[in-house]
This record gives sequence, structure tokens and C-alpha cells, in this order.
Amino acid sequence: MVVLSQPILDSLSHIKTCKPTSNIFTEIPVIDLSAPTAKTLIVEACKEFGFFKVINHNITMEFLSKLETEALTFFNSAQQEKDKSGPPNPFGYGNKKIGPNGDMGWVEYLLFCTNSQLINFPGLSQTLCGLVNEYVSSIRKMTCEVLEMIAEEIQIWPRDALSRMIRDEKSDSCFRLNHYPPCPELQALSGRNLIGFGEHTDPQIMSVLRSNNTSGLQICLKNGTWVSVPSDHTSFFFNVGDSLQVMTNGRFRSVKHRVLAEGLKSRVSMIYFGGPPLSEKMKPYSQVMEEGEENLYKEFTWCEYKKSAYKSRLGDNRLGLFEKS
Ligand code: GA4
Repeated sequence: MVVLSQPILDSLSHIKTCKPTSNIFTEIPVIDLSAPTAKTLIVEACKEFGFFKVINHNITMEFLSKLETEALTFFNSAQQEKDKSGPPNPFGYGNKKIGPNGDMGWVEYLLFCTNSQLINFPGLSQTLCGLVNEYVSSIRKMTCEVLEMIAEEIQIWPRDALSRMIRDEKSDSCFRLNHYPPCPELQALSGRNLIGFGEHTDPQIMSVLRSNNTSGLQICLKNGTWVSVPSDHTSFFFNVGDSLQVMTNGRFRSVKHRVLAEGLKSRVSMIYFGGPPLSEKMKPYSQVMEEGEENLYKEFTWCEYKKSAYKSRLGDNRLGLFEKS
């Protein structure tokens, strides 16, 4: 029998658990960025799932592994060393606490602001900071490419109508490195998984995730079923955020997702959240609207939305407050 020690029990008591699901997301849209069909498939995926996987992206495994190794060096260092880079307000090192309103998960993380030059925190190595900077520039470039394909396909112009928001030096984007330690005791005892990062949608335009070869990411399909996304450390996973849902008047789906911690393997993920400048108006592009179609949302700026998001709990329906009744 597995006996849990008191410190382990204490550290787990605020964290929810979940039964592992056997539903695997087998129909995941896979987009080869170099294929002529890419833009059509991306738009179909954004409508149906708000989620797709990108291959043939030109970012080398060697570089990705370097960043992953450097991130693990940080996460494997002594707690008091890591704490020098925290607490996150909202940027910096955080452990179990997610956001300012009491959400908890089996995760530790570094959250960076990527507006212009990345801001380093005390306690972070120059190497890690340099790699994060380089990574963010490459991912931003790839995200712009994808947003330009979307603009072309749904015929919003100019072609950079979406991408300019994240290319702008005032773009309010961020980057997060997450580390989900394994928790073998709990799994052995209950057969359940700890919630690493609870269900939520991302407030921004588009998010891009890369993880090591450990599963855990799940997305919620239109019919409400949760499915596990098979891990693939060579690819990138894109998900539509709330802002893009608004800008397409609900045609694209801001997908609910969550991460379960594994029993035996640690998961490392890196996510870039491409967001608009604070003053940007979040409203549907007139070109996507059919004649006589009503705007589903009230008009608001990204600054207003973000303020409201930071007052919410992770799992809240944040766009609900901005829907027209
Ligand atoms: C979810 C997406 C990003 O990880 C994030 C998160 C942010 C945070 O961790 O500080 C939030 C969450 C996220 C939305 C609601 C608020 C803010 C935690 C939270 C409870 C960095 C973001 O931009 O919004």
C-alpha cells in the first residue's frame, strides 16, 4: 500500500483531481505549413476545434531541446533559488498558485512579458533569458505567418490585419514556461490525476504550445467531450483565443483546454500568447460579417478585456460579460 506523507498530503489538498480519460483526440488537424492547402485547413480547424497542430515549421529540434534543458535546469534548482524570481505579479516565478484569484494547480512556471525586449527577473540565468528571447521571436514570426494565411482565407484585408497586432511593439503578448512535476503517490493511491492547469480559454488572439513528449493536454470538443491530445515534441499546437473568436464574430472557436499532471513523467511546456496592443478595439472585422449579421459582442478594447480577465477565476466564461444580451 502507498502511504502518503503529511507534507505531500498538505501540498495536494488544494488541488483538484480528475479521472484519466480514454478519449484520444485522433482527428486532430495536422497542418503542413509548406503545403498549398494549409490556409484552408487552418481555417476549417479554427472553426471546428479552435485547435490544430503545425508541422514543417523550420524551428530546429536542437534549439527546442536547448531551451527545454535550460528550463529544466531552472525548475530542478533549489526552491529558495527559484523563489528569487517570484512571486508573479503577474510576471515571474509561480508555484501552484495561478493568477490572482485563488486558482491552484500542480504546476510551477515562469511567466514573461514579451512586449518589446524580454524583461529578465532576478535569479534567472542569462542563458535561459537569451534562449527565451530567441524562441519568442521565432514563434512570433511563425504565428504571424499563420495569421496572414487566416486573413487571406477569410478575406480580411490588408493581409496583415491580424498579424500586425502581434508584430506591433506595443503588442501585449506573453510567454510561459510550465513544469508539471509527476505525482506517482497520488496516482498509485487513487488512479486519478492531479489537475496541472485547470480548464480555461486563453484571452489573447492565438496561443502556440510546444511540450516535451509527455501527455497531459486535453481540449474540449463542441459536444462537451474532453479529449487527450497525443504529445508530439517536434510539432507546435495552436489554439484560438477569445480575441480571435470576437474578431470573427464567433466563427472561430476559443477552445477550452486543461492539463492533467502525469503520474510518472514530468511535463515541460512552453506557450506563447499572441495578444493585441492594449488600445486595440476588439470587434468583428466587417469583411467577415454577412449582410444584416449582428455583432454578438459589445465593443471593448483589449485593455478592458484584460482587466476584466484578471478579476475572473480561471474557469470562468470571460467573454460572457461582453456578449450582447
Ligand atoms: C490564461 C492564459 C495565460 O496562461 C495567462 C493566464 C493568466 C495568469 O496566469 O496570470 C490568468 C488566465 C490566463 C486567465 C484569467 C486570469 C489571468 C490567470 C487567471 C486566473 C497568462 C493569461 O493571459 O490569461
